[in-house]
Amino acid sequence: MSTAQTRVQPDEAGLAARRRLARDLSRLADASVTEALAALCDEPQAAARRVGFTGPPGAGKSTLIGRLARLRAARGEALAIVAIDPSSPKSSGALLGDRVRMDALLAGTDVYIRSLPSGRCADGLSDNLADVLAAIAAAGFGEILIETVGVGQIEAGARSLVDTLVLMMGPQSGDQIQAMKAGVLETADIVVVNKADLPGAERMAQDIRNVLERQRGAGRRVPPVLLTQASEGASIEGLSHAIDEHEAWRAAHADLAQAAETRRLWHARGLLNRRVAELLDALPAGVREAGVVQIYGHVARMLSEPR
Ligand SMILES: Nc1nc2c(ncn2[C@@H]2O[C@H](COP(=O)(O)OP(=O)(O)O)[C@@H](O)[C@H]2O)c(=O)[nH]1
Ligand SMILES: [Mg+2]
Repeated sequence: MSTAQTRVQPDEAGLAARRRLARDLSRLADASVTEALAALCDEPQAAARRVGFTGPPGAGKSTLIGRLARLRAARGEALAIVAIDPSSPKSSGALLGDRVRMDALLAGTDVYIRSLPSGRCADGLSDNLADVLAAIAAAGFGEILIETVGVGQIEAGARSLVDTLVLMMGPQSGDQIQAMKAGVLETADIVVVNKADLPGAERMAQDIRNVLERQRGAGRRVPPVLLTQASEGASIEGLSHAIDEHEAWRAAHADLAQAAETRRLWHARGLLNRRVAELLDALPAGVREAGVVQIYGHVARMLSEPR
């Protein structure tokens, strides 16, 4: 790869800031909703560019994110990676491998990497992802790359947590693509067929382009479909360029106020859901055995209590 590798390690102040962030994020990981709220300020959230990567396991997300991060960090902007680990114990070995691979890819850079368990969310996201992203942005990072798991359709609210969504797959993901045509493709801003060195990649990219072309609607942006290969620097540069292009398109055409509102509402909804779950878990004896109406009334009252 032709990436400039002249990154310096953070200075003393930078290192101290990272240690602080690591502590804050660890605290957030186990935080109650009350604690998470206390850590949030109502000022507008710091504007780190957020790029999400989603796609089936094994598509090459971690590898590509590592390479992309190396390339984009060389621009001099502080860059963070948030990798969401599926909580299933079955995959923890693979995850460790993921992390080791990513660390190796980023040796010598000061890219900040943080792994999060995916929690109770069924959509491959972490329960407190919104809090974590806000904290990382507030710590002054210019860009956050987020790896999520799965191919399921991301809910519109969750989609709003990132500015640019990259859907990544390998040439072998054909069946998954069939399942995806229903909607996942159109939530993506950029589609990537990785492992271009393997047979079938070109064909798959063309199939996806055909599907997207059929869905083309008036005034709608048709996402580019790129072929990448982890060992091909030029293809990583192409993806990096596509991300910049999407950012420029978004700045010119997207309703950013609406996007920010959706993001805030999703964040609030997540906190409320978690708070309700906390209250249900802690129902006092007497209410626990009561009817649904009483339980509902109790939780509603508790929600409005001063925290
Ligand atoms: N042949 C080939 N293999 C790749 C490429 N990119 C990644 N891989 C391999 O695919 C496997 C899964 O990659 P990983 O990044 O862990 O995928 P993830 O599960 O989507 O994060 C690893 O063995 C990678 O080395 C590529 O461009 N070509
Ligand atoms: Mg991975």
